Amino acid sequence: MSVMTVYGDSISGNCHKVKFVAERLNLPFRWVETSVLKKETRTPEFLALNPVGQVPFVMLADGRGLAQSNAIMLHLAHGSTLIPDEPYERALMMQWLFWEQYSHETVIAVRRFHRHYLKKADSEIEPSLLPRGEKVLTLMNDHLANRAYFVGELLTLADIALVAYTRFSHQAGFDLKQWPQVRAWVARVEKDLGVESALP
Ligand SMILES: N[C@@H](CCC(=O)N[C@@H](CS)C(=O)NCC(=O)O)C(=O)O
Repeated sequence: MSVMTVYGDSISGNCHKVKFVAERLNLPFRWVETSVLKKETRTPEFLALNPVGQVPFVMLADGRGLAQSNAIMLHLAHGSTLIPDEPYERALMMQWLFWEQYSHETVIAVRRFHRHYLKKADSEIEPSLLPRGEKVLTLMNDHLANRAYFVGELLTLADIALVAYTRFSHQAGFDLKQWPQVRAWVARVEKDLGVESALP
């Protein structure tokens, strides 16, 4: 029997999202390590799979391919409690997924990559990423002041998408002790997902 193949980089939060959802839902998969730093996303073989040249990319068991972490999560989690049934709650979950890609990942993940992986000094990193990251974390902290999860009462894809890079905030230069609700939520979601905490 063929299983889904996940092309992913172990250092990538976007790729972790796919792994977290597949493991949570007991979906069998094969992981093919595809390193961004080693430019394995730019080989002719990989570009033939995903012309965008990015991971995560999945080849479903039936041979159809899919890219974009949040699209992959939506496909894998169809019919599960990770996607609320109620239309308004489902739309709220989507609201956070879009925000994550446009306003969160582009700040926290990018700053982490430059600081932690490319080993750049803070002075060499785009200066606006620092205040933008603080704003992102403050918005999340305020939202979590009176709730355990981003949408409704249960863990949803919104939490999985947002936790993927928030748990590595320290590597991006943000100390989550300044945003205690966010820190507590990260620990809660990591526990729900059964993953070892990345929090320092
Ligand atoms: N919006 C995409 C972003 C994917 C992305 O940026 N992937 C990075 C790793 S986290 C990548 O493959 N970069 C390689 C490159 O751009 O050359 C998603 O959510 O899947």
